Amino acid sequence: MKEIIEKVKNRDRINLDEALKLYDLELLELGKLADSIRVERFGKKSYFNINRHINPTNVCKDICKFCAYSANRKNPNPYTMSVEEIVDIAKNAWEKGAKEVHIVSAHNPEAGLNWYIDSFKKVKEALPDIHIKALTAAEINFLSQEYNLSYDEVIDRMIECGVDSLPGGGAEIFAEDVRDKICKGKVSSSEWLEIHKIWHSRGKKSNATMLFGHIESRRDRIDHMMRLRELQDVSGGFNCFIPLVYQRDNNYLKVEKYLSANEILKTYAIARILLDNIPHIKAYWATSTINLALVAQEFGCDDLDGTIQKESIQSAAGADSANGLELEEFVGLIKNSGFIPVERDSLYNELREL
Ligand code: V47
Repeated sequence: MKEIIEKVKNRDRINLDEALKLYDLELLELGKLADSIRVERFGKKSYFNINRHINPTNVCKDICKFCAYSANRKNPNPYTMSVEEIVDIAKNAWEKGAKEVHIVSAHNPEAGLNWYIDSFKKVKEALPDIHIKALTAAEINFLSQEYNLSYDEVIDRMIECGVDSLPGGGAEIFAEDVRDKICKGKVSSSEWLEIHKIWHSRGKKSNATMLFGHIESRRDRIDHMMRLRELQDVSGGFNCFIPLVYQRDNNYLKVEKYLSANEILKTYAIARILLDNIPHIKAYWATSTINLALVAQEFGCDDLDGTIQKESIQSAAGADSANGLELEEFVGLIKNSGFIPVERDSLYNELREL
């Protein structure tokens, strides 16, 4: 263990087994190692943006066992917004100060390719300065299969219609045996990585998520991060890594034990140490709770996502994020925890310190 700690202190790269061993460290010791990297890069700054999540349809041809959002037996309320509704929500969010819309849908075979893509064009026409973060790699894979288009062709259309960056969703956990159990049939791990690689090759940025706290092992988490680190070495386009804590309500995945705060914080800290080439680690408060996200600032995380305004995916599974947080409260919480709230744009340019 001593040698691994020395490596981390010297900022040498650690491998899969070494990262796995870090889980055996006492929490605060591990936290200190991660915090020293965070402080070296960002001091006490904690980044957030003012954004609005829009989830335009919950009708999905795939069945992911962890998902409580898609319309199914446990959530029999299918909806699909019109393009006008999506544009109105974006306009309303812009008026309230949002600089980004984060648009993620289910995989709805009835909606049509134009519905998916036109909404971005219409949002950009109405709001030329808003940043559109839209379509997960899982959605791009779905559109490519459904409409017989290559990934390049889907991506061409997205760029033409004003999509600025890709969200990190759909990554779940890359380990194939676990992936088969929780979301068989959806985008594969190698396809997810390939799509982000193509996106990066266009000079564009994206995020990467990892869904953890269900049936995966610690080794699966580290393997997931290693695959992201390898791609980032080549493509360099990931801005941020977002470990999403699994929420267990209203879905078909039987998970008996919730993760402890200790295990969640250790995972954030190891992500900060292992992912030496991905600049930002986000504690997405919608899945960690806002209180643990504030603590996570001491364990390597430098980003708290944003005010969200409205959120439908995690809140369907039990998270307390349906209506986001008011800016004033959000900023106050960051300040009270001893950090400096910095509003950023979607590409991490600093806009203002609050
Ligand atoms: O990929 C679904 C996850 C993701 C559950 O890029 C669940 O900035 C927990 O990707 N418990 C979509 N998570 C959300 C997402 C995201 C969120 C915030 C910021 C960014 C970003 C991306 O939600 C899915 C899936 O992994 N999810 N069900 C659940 N029960």
